[in-house]
Amino acid sequence: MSDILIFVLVPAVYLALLGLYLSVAPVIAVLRGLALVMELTWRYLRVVDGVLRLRTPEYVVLPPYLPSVERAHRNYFFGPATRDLRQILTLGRRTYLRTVGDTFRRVTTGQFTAPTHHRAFTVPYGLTLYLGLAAGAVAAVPVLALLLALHALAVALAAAGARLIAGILRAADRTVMIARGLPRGMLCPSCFERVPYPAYDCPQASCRRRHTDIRPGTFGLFRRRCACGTRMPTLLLLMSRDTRLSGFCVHVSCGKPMNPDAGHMPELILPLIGGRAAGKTQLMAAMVKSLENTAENGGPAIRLADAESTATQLVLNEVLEIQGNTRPTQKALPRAHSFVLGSGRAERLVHVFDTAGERFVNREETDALRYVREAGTFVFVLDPMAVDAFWTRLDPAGPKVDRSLASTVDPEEVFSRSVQTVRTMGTRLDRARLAVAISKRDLLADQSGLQPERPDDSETAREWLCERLGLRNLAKTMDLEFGEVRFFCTAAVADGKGQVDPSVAEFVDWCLRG
Ligand SMILES: Nc1nc2c(ncn2[C@@H]2O[C@H](COP(=O)(O)OP(=O)(O)OP(=O)(O)O)[C@@H](O)[C@H]2O)c(=O)[nH]1
Ligand SMILES: [Zn+2]
Ligand SMILES: [Zn+2]
Repeated sequence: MSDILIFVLVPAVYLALLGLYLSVAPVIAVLRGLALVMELTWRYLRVVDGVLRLRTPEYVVLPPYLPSVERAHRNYFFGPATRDLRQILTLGRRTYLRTVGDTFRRVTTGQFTAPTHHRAFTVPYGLTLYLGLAAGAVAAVPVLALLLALHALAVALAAAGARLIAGILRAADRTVMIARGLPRGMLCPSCFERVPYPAYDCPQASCRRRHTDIRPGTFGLFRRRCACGTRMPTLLLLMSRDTRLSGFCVHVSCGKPMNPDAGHMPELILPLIGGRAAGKTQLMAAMVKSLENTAENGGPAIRLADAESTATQLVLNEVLEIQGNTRPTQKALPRAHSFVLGSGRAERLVHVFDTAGERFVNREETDALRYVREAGTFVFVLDPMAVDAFWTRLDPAGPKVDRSLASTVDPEEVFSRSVQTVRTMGTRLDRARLAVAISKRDLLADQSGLQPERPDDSETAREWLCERLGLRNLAKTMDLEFGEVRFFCTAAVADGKGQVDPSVAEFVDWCLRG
């Protein structure tokens, strides 16, 4: 009887129960698979949260971009977003393998190796779970892949958008620069090279890191965040008058400061050419002083553009007023004398260049005159006393003028050499304008014959140079070389009230009109 029970009844009941179980096994397998898919998804989302938000060490698998090394913080969509995505991929894969492995191991232990019930019951159940887990592990792959792909797509779109915005901002900046007449950038007042995009120092006093290219891009679209955390605008366009950063020249051998106004307004370059002691420095000072006089009387506003120009002008103003003598211009590379003329939209940054006289005579020195390439108007300072005919022809008794005040360099020679130099630099002069300043008019004023009859008239002055001083060839060369030539007799002196001789105002007005 017990045999029947053991060998017939029990197997029959077991098989019947097994058959019954098989009908619900698929449901169990599906539910187990589903549970695994949910668990894997949840764990993946935790990884995403950890990498993107928590950023704790366990979520860091790739080296970060270091602002301390790169000088500034990166824009999220120029690098860090892709890094995050790669971290999510690595950590997501690890989590997937670990989770699937762990669940399989749990089933193996619980149902096969160390079951709590009889194996006759746990083995079919364990096999069902295996099946469900295998199906779930396979089904989770496309789900997770889809989540990752959506993330990658969003990053790609945002990165493309960020690059587009950077491109548009750069193009807008470029357009404004071209509209300001600065297609090749602004002029460095120290090395005279064009600087398309100056370098800027961090405005934070305790930091002062130098940023070489702050334009929209890798390190920020509208603002760049310095490694110290300070934000700075990425474009000249975004710098309001009070937040203007002062740039630095990017040319390797220079690195000197640019004018704070550079790039914000059109620039005008006015080279003064003339032999040693012809009166260039004094004329330059008188020009600025005369513009200051005009501004006081309601004319366009003027302010010196940098500390060095202000200091130079202060010294020269005194020289003008005491009618004293200037020191010969240093032979070291000159610095532009810069000022901002006008206000609002009419503002212009004017650079006047007064170069040591000998540079124009020694051919090898003239490479320092790079700035002339950019000039549309030139000033030639002609000291009539530098011409021999002045001393021999004008007054038979000899002019009563202190000859030690005269320039000793022949104007014709200076002019022809300068023009040659300018031409070798590839500058076309046929459209340039030339103002000839016949200097030191005040010294010659009291004696008839020592200056043109009507010194304020360009034609009369030209005639006088040609007929009386024998400079016909010089005048002809000037007409041939330049598009427009005008003659002025100037007295670079001021009276006791600081009012500059009126001859200078008319001359400046013509020079700056171009
Ligand atoms: N009275 C008078 N003196 C002038 C005038 N212009 C220049 N001088 C004097 O002439 C001398 C030379 O003038 P500068 O302005 O230094 O001449 P420069 O052309 O700059 O000479 P370098 O610096 O050597 O290139 C100085 O002693 C000036 O004071 C002027 O219009 N009137
Ligand atoms: Zn420079
Ligand atoms: Zn900083």
